[in-house]
Amino acid sequence: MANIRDIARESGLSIGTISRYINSTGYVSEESAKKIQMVINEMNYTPNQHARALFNSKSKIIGLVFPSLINPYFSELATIFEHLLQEKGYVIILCNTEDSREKELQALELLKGFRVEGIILGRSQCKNELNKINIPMISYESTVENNNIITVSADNYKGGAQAFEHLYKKGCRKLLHIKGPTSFEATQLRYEGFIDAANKKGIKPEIINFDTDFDLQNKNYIDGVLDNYDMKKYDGIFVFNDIVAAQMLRYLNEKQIKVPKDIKLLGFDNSYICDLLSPRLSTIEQPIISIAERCIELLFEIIDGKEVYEKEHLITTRIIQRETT
Ligand code: XLF
Repeated sequence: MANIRDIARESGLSIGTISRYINSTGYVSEESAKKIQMVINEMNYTPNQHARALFNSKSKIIGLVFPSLINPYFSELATIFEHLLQEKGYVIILCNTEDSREKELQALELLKGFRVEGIILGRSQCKNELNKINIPMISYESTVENNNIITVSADNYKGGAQAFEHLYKKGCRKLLHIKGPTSFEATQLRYEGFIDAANKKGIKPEIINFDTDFDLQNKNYIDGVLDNYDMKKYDGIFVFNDIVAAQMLRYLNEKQIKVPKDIKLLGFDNSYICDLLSPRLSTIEQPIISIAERCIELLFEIIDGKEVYEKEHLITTRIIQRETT
């Protein structure tokens, strides 16, 4: 594979001139530029991106640190980030933390080593350590107090209230909420929004706590929790995300409880699986494209050295009615 020395030898120019041309770091005459480009084409030379990053600290890499790649919402979000960043000439390094602090810290160290230009961090479990990471960063779904890190999130509290209003409008009064882990700000806020809106109407929903959204494919865990409750008591269920709502639908089918006739069921996310289920899942949409666009827009403002004054950015959710309500 040709390297910068080969280009210098073939073109009869100095390594310094070739380097200035390749890295756009200084003057190169038009004649030399043409000659260098011709040799580059002939020798099929591709610059070593890593070496280039070390030289001019523009790696053209953005790190994505996500809590899950199994959950369809996060795989969809990662795909959108990848497309949008590719349009800007960037590649991604995608790290999976499974909500583990250790894996998250390892991922951040690794990304530093690759000299990424910025990081988008999903559902961080390492709030205190983030101050020390000296790389432009956007936190998705986790606020970092006393810190300058910008947060982007769906408006989860309002989304929770919208979930209640929708089920209430559909005539549900005996409500159950499947609540996500308390350590996830997003699911905690969905719960609070749902309960506050219900209490205003004098309704006290029952709550079932799930301590993970990672064990999603684990039927034994899900059924083990749900078997302690009599689902026939309820007429409406709000589940903290779509993938767990899909498990809930499977569970109700197995118990021969009809959705939406006996119980209405509502998820949260609007991930692609909603349309694959039968009946098709009604849900609260986290507008995934707007979320990704806002994260990228803010990240590049920080990369470009601009001051972002607003620290917390909330993206409005909305109800998407399908067949389960
Ligand atoms: O962190 C929350 C919980 O699950 C996230 O936004 C999700 O809704 C994705 O499914």
